[in-house]
This record gives sequence, structure tokens and C-alpha cells, in this order.
Amino acid sequence: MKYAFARASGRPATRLRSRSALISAVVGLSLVATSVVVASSASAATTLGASAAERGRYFGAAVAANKLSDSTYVGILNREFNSVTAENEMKIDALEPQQGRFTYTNADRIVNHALSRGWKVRGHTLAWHSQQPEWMRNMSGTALRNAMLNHVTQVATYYRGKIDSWDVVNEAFDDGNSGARRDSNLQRTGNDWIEAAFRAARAADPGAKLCYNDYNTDNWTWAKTQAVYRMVQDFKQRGVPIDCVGFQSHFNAQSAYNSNYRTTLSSFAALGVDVQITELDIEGSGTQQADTYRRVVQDCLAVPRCNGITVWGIRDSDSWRSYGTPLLFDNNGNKKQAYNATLEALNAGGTTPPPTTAPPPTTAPPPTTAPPPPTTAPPPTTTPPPGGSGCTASVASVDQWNGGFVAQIRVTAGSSSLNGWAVTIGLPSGSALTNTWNANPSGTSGNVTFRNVSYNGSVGAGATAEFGFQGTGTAPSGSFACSGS
Ligand code: 9MR
Repeated sequence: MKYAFARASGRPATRLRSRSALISAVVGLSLVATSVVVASSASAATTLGASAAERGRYFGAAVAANKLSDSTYVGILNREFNSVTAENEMKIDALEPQQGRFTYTNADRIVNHALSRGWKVRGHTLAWHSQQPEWMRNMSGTALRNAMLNHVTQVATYYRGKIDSWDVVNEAFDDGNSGARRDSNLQRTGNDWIEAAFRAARAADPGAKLCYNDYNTDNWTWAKTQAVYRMVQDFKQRGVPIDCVGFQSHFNAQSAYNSNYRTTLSSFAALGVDVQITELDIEGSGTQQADTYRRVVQDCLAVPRCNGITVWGIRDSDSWRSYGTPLLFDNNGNKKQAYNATLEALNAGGTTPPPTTAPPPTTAPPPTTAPPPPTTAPPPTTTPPPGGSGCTASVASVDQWNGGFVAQIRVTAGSSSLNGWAVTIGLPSGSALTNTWNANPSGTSGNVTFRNVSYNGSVGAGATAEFGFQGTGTAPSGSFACSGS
């Protein structure tokens, strides 16, 4: 009954006209009939977010922090959407413009806008070859690997509990027919950089869904799609913590929507991951554009594990390719034909019934117990700097869960500055390192000596440096032997 009206009505314009005629007629009849109309109009959601929510899904938009003071923009955002992605503000160059200095102000504006309204937040993006700050672009090898893992850990820890889904790694595959990884400074640190990023993200925020996100992976027959599919399949087989795949879905003539899109979504979902449409925009206008939006929505609704759609901007004028008028609202904020088609498709449901309970669960649940509350870092002042050229080292923070941990260690120089340092930590029996950042470890278990890396060996008198590591088993605690040079 709820969806029968929408299904029975014809084309969009006809439907709208006949519906208002129906409402006027019935309102005139009786109180009973009026209540029927109220129930009927209440059953067809009037916004994208509300309609998606009825189907156990979200409908989001990419948001720019500097537009949150634009009343037209915010009016549409608040009315229509229930999820956000920061269009640029959570990229590496925005959050860590200088190494080790994190600036969260603009990202927080977007995150807080969403969370205060009970919306979801998609985090975009922890590791990417593009939009790296200059210091990172100039890095390579172990230093870059460590810096990337540190960025993932710091940012995911900062936002722990606030992010529904993280784009952990973005756009790591080549276009064209090779099926190869994209060459980049990150790729040159070793083919395992993607899984290392996922493991670090899981350790930092065990409750967030962790996604791989890419474009030109929408057409099932394309080599890039198949290459990403094989990577996700391999990750699932080996237990690399991946929960979702993001399909950017930037459609235009060169990368056109294809009817096999539904096969793409369902094939990935069959690997045991959620699928999300993460950056949807469709160049064009009028009926052609509206029909493509409709089909994208229908395809998502047909795949139970397609749990959300995000459009990459609100008005055409907000788009990164505004010349292609690819969004749902025109430059003045008016609803386009594409909007009506999108809402109709949402309201019509899908070929599978909408989930009646919570959205589908993630396949790779976080560690068997709930994440522990963050351990408070002891303030550095509690450890007085030693005399001479020595140093002290102690735990700055620990996240311990059932089976694993992340530890951050603070090195404090004595009354003389250091040119280098080495910290020896006895790992508890049965514990082993899986990742280290901002230090080079001598081994992975037992007594491990961590030496400074090139950029953090110089520590001024009384100043501090930090390094961190992730491991299985139990985290070390207390203070450790430190020697300076
Ligand atoms: O829309 C974003 C634009 O404002 C930026 O200048 C650009 C470069 O960082 O990134 C755009 O967003 C991209 C997204 O982060 C990743 N997928 C492709 C998007 C469009 O280029």
C-alpha cells in the first residue's frame, strides 16, 4: 500500500499533477478520507534523506566548510541530506599541513554540523597519492611509509567514534587496461602499503567501516574494476580489515553509466563488504540526466549491501565540474528534474524490499570486544628531563583491545639536546609488532630497540619526540631505557 501509489503513477510530471488532483478531491470528501490522504502523503517521503532512511540507507552530500555560511546551501543541506563527506577538509594536506602538526578546525565544522543533527559522516580520505602536503610529496621509502601510517593513526584516533565509514585508501589503481596499481610515492614504499593503512585505521578506530574508494570502477567489464575486485577478494581471504568499497561514480560521456553497474555493486557485495556510492555526479541535463540518476538509485536499492549514496556537491555551481551541471539542484538551489527522479526512485523502493531493521552489518567486525576507552596520556611534565645528554621514554598513550594494541611513546631529551636516540622496550611475552611509525625497530618481539628516523633524531634540551607502533597481544607499559647521542 505504502509504495503502490508511487509504482502505479506514471511519468514524473503526470504523477505530480494527478497526485495533487487526487489530494484536492479527497480532501473535499470527508474527514475519514482526509486522514487517508494524510497517511498517503506521509508515506511518500519528501526529502532524499528521509526516503533513503526509510530504506535503511543514507543520502549524503560532499560539503565545503566555507559554504556553511551560505543560507541557501545550508538550507538545502539541512532539509535533504543525512550524511556528509568533507569535500576537501579531511584530505592529508588539509589535516597535516606540516609534519606532526594537525589542523582540524575546518574538518570539525563539517563533522560537528553533521553529528549535532544525528547524521552520518564519511571520512575522506586517510591515504592518497594526491593532495599530499609538500613535506609528504618529498618523502619516499620507510620515512614516507611511517609518515603515512602515523597520519592514518592520528586522524582516525582523533575522529574515533564519529566516522561511519572511512575512505582509508583512495584511487590506488591505474586507469586503462593494465589492472595495475597506480605508480605513486606511496606505491613505491611497497605493494603492502594499502593493507598497512587498513590495519592502522582499524587499530585506531575499531568502530568505523573501512572502505577502499575509487573512480572508473563502476563498469563491471573494465580492467580497473576487476583489479580492485581481486584486491578486495584477496583482502577478505587474508583477513585484512576491509568493510566496504566506495564507487565514486563520476559519470560523463567518457565514463558513462552502464547497465552492468548493478552487477558491479552486487558482485563486490558478494565478497562480504558493504558497497557505497560515494561521489555521485552525472554530467548532462533534463531527461537523460534524470533517467541516469534514477537508474543509479534503483541499482543501489536492488543491492541490500548498498547502504548509502553521496552526491559530490549540492548545486551545480558547487560542483568541481560545474560546466557539466552534474548535480541535483541548479545554481539557484532549485530542484532539477534529476532531483525529482532521484526522490521518486527512492520512494519507489527497489527490487528487493528495504531492510526493516538496522542496515546490514559490517562483515569484519571490530575486535571481539568493544573498543576500550582511550587511555589518558600521562602529561609529559610528570617525567622530569634527566640531566646530561640522556633521555627518558615512557608511554604517551595506549589503545588496548582484545588481541591487539597501538602504543605511542614519548622521548624526552635531558638538559642537553640530542642528535639521535634509541629506546629499548621489552614487549610482553606473546606480543609482536605489526607496524611502527616515526622510528625504526630492531625486531618485532622480545626486547626491541627503536631508533629515531631521519627527521626526528634532533630533539632540543627538554623537548620531546614521539613514535608509535601497533601490535598483536599486550601493549608494554611504564618507562623504558633511553639513550641519547
Ligand atoms: O571536489 C574536489 C575538488 O574541490 C578538489 O579541488 C579536488 C582535488 O583535491 O578533489 C575533488 O574531489 C575529488 C575527490 O577528493 C576524489 N575523487 C575525485 C573528486 C573530484 O575530483
